[in-house]
Amino acid sequence: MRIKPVLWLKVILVLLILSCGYMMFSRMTGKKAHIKADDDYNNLMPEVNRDPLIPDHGADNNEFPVIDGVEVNLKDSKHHLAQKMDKPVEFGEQDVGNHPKDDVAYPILNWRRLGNYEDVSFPKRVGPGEYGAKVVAQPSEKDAVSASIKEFGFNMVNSDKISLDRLPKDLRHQECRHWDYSQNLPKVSVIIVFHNEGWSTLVRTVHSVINLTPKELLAEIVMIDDHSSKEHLGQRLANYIEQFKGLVKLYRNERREGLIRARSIGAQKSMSIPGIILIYLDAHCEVGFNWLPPLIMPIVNNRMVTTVPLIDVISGQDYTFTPQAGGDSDGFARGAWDWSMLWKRVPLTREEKDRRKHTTDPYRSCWNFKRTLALSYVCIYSSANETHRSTTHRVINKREKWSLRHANTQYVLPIAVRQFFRSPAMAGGLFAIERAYFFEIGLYDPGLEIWGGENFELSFKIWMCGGEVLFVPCSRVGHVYRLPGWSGNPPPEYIPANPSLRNYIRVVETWWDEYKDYFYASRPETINMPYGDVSKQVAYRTSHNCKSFKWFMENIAYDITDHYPLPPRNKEWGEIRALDTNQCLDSMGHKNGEGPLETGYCHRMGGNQLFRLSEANQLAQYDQCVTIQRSIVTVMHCDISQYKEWNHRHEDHSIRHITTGKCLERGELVHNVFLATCDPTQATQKWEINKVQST
Ligand SMILES: [Mn+2]
Repeated sequence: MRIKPVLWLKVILVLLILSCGYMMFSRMTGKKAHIKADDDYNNLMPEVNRDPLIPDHGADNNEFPVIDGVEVNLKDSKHHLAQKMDKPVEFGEQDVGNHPKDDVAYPILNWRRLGNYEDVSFPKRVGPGEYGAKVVAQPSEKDAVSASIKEFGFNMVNSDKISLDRLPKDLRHQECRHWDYSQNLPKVSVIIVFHNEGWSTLVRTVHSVINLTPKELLAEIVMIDDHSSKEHLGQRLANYIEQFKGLVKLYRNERREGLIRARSIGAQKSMSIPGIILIYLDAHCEVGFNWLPPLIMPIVNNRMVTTVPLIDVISGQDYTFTPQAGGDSDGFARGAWDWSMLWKRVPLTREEKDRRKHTTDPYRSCWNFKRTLALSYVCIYSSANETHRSTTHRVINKREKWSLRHANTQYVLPIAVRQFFRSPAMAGGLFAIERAYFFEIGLYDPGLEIWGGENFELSFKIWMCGGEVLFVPCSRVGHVYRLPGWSGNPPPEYIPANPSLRNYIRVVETWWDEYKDYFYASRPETINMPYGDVSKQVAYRTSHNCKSFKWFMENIAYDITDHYPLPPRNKEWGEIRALDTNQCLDSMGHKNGEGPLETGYCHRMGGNQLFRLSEANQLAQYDQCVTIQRSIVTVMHCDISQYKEWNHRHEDHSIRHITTGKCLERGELVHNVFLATCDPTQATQKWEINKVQST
């Protein structure tokens, strides 16, 4: 006898209703409270693994995820997974580094309660600057304020009024308070490099790390004194850190090494324990609430990942916190550069928001597939399969809207959407990297000096050689920016001239392939500048089969040229010399139409006599283009679309102003230059452009 399909459906329906009722009952009698106001972080964590899809090895008191009021039993799939995972791991099956890999599905979002590392035990604090309240100086302090700004770059008078243990303003996205992270995170070593820093801004950095980092995760704080000369950084500092009973270590450089090499020294001084992660902080930072677990979680899942927190601005005057400008509507930005290698931030792209997982990223993304069909629980595993992309985007977008309407239910969200996003570059001062990996990639190029370009070197090396640079929105760190009026720290005398510019050349010569022409087009004075030997860096690139810069520009830094278009190449550059004379065109240091161009004795030092004539017919000096204002030949600020006005005709040596058809002429007796009707016989209209060498 055959049973009709309709009858089968009815039987299944009854069974479903019964099992739902059972689940609701067991949920009501189940555990509820997870958060206790207790100092001990372990007490803040739920006793069981919260991921409904991952076995908890014995304990069977997981809550079921709630979907539109219906509870879903995922026990079956769990059981299936548990059987898989209980199988003894064969030797050699995992070649994934030394860090814990037990629970790759973390992090998990849960709107119904705080995340497992959210600490609610901080007593309410009252006092100047607490939670980022504005601190003001008295009129009587005016002189002390300006003296401290000149010496340290910060208003130290106000900083000294704020407790070293003040709590920061919590600027995180509200979602950040609801993520669970693995309970098996590796230890970290926080490295702080300083040179002649002010006392309270430096020491508050140390206090904030100790106060806001789970103590079982903080292996040490390594302070590298880069040959400071200020008295308070001598014995006073050594005595002060004794209270931390060895947690804070202080090493001093015998000579000033500069920030870059001092960071490498910090890596060498740090503890070598398996899986340990190094976290670099500038010497004037305050970490945010629960800053650490989100920052290191992506590294635990892929040791070739380097992460960067969101860096908030702490005012060097009143010590308030503000998010950085230049991001998207959430304040999220990617790290970028212009073609003269200046650091830039560009808004987060839609592609990053919607992005699927990277191939090397062992996270998986899960979401409820369809709200009316509660049992559909979909997990997409890491895949770089481009053909699946559009489908995935659509689903994520739908989910994003949906989660806003159902803020009380538990979801496992696609992790890439809010947890982190890819960034082509980092700013450089604040980042986390696995210690062993940092050594494997050779730390920084040891030929880089003092400051500048090292952030790009590290970013390009990581991206092009198989790693990733991720920005982590839920990890926020405040950074005090130097104020104008700071006298600065002059480089030590053994350092070559223009260290940053020289660093940039090393970076482009090693990593930029044919794109280096765009750097030299923007900074022609560097073309013949000595930059030392980069053969070891190039050899690293070859031996590690690193990808091309073109690949990097097309796949990772795909949005940079939208914001900073490739500059036209130079047809000619150098000094513009009046033929057969010693007189050269000179901007006289004028900018933005401040005054006329003149001729002056050719000094062959570049500077105000260095011009470049581009394929786009711009005649420019740095970011200033030669043009005519009220019939005066002068320079104006320009982007790559403006003032395309000049042509150098080699047959008669003339420099022609295309828009008027006139020629550049110099005065014979005075040093002026002007436009005149072209006359090929006129000696004062003849020019040559000669390359000059910059030192
Ligand atoms: Mn800084």
